[in-house]
Amino acid sequence: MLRLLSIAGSDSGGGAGIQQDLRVFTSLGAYGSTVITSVTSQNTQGVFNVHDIPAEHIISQLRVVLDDIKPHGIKIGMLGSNAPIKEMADILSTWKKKQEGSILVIDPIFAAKDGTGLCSKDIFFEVKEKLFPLADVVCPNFHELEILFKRNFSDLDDIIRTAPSILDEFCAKHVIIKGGHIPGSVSADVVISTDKVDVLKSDKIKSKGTHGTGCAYSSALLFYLFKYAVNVKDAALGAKRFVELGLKCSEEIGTGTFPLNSLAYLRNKVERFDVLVALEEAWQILSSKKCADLVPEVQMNICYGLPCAQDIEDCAAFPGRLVKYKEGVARISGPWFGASSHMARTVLTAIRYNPKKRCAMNIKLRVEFIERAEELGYKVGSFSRKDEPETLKHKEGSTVNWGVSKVIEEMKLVPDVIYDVGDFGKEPMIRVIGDNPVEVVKKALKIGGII
Ligand code: PXL
Repeated sequence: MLRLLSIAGSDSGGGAGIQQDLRVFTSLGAYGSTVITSVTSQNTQGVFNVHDIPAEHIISQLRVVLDDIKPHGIKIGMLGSNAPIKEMADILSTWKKKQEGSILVIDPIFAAKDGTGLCSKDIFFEVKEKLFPLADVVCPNFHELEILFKRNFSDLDDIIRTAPSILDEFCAKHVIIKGGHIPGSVSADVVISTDKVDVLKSDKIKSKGTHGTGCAYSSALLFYLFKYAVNVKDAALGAKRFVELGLKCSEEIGTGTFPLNSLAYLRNKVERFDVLVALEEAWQILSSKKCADLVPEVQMNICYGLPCAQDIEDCAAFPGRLVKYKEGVARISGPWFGASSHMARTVLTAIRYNPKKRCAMNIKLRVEFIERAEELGYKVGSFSRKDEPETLKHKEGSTVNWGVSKVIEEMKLVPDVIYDVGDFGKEPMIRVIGDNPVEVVKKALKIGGII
């Protein structure tokens, strides 16, 4: 198992520092050990107190962990104001020589979001002088870059132009400037190596759950540097995707800035099997019924998304669809991921509004089905394809995203049924939506008057 060590501070709220680092290592399947440099009294509202660990005890933790656990990789985060940098540099330099293929990532941390200092200025610059030269990657954010480089940067282009001097000044093998705080609407991580500069751009993610993002990024980066054999650009992309998923799937914890969800990656992995089993159970029920009347001309499918589904590949359905056969339905294959782009669009849209609504099934539109759904007390909404703004129409699959979003926003909830009466060349359709495949199939069978 990959053994990773985090040298960092403790965040009692669990969102950043040691607690976040261990969660990332675990989510990615690595073993984590720790050297705690400082214990902060902290929650999602801010840092209330900082208690730095005595230098001898930091060194004691480092020595015993290195001697026995022999970590493959180390990341350094918050160091507080007591850390003996010179001694740490000597020990880490020996470790680097002894541990073949070792990787060191330094995430230079100066202050928390609320401005509380997490490192003295002297130590911050000593880290630059004595630890950066040992590092495979140093990954400051925009503010930390400005402090360490002792000048302000106007924008992304300014950083790119200055990249060779930054690498020179920091004396590390690679430098990654984390892009979350760079002014502008895009997040752009600047990956600086001796022979090239890569800029990894993406839209900034609007999330209230951003606490611990920097810590999670550097921990994930350490893991991906091993996974991608020190290809820094690929590792940076891996870490960026990991953090983006965590930001998109953050859950409200505490009353302030809550943490990104670094377990989202693990949850999606772990639940792949459960998603397939749930679809299989729903199939057993559906295939035992005389349900041919439910099947539209385009045939039918049931789609079930992973808990933190982001794209079609995160949604499972029946490849080749469920087709009308005699009085019921037949299938071509068992369920698998990425099998239905059509129904996945409904699922991915529903999940964005309510993460519990992960399943959707399409059935034929009949007036009696809608009447029965309403009689059964189901929430029913509809949209007309004709109302879709012209500007959206050209994008493949945009109509369903637009229509389903429109209904959900108008009803202020994800309903049980969303139907549309079709358009030229588009069959009218009912989409039955719910938490899981068995629930959705039962709803559909009730709406069809079959059970
Ligand atoms: O995000 C930087 C950071 C790192 N480590 C600890 C922290 C913080 C920010 O609050 O508390 C322990």
